[in-house]
Amino acid sequence: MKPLYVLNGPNLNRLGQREPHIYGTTTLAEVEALCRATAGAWPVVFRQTNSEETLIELVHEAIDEGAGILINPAAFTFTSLALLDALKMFDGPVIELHISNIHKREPIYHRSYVSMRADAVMAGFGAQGYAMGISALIALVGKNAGGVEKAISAAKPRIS
Ligand code: CA2
Repeated sequence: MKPLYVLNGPNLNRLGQREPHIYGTTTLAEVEALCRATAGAWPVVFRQTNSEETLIELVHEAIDEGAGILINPAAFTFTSLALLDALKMFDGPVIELHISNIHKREPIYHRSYVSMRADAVMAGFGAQGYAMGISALIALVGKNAGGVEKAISAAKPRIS
């Protein structure tokens, strides 16, 4: 089974320590545990970096080895065409996630480059959003593999 990549951008290593009114009190280590618990037997590669270069290299690693990407690009969301270009090379599902509702904030937080590639965008669910994001990513990976369609067509004779 190919792993799910959960990638976190700059400053998120400080999660739970600053601005709790915006980002809550859950630490990144707790977010990682939440992701692994939600994924169950599905392997998860969970990473955080403050470097744009490293984040792009992690996307490259996911291109070669990953089934799907859940990414909180933090400030690189709004600045990095290089990250967008890397994500465009990934064939599987990509979910963009933000802990806070970026659209409720100042206009500089409204234009996401990553959204131009993301299959889905989540914002404002707090740390719990990561659990929701993992469940959604597993559903999208299954859909790509024909899993959901197969399940629906198998269930049809019983539905009608
Ligand atoms: O809400 C999110 O998840 C963000 O992606 C977090 C980013 C911010 O630039 C985005 O606009 C929204 C990073 C916030 C700064 O990092 C902190 C981490 C912990 C505590 C305070 C700030």
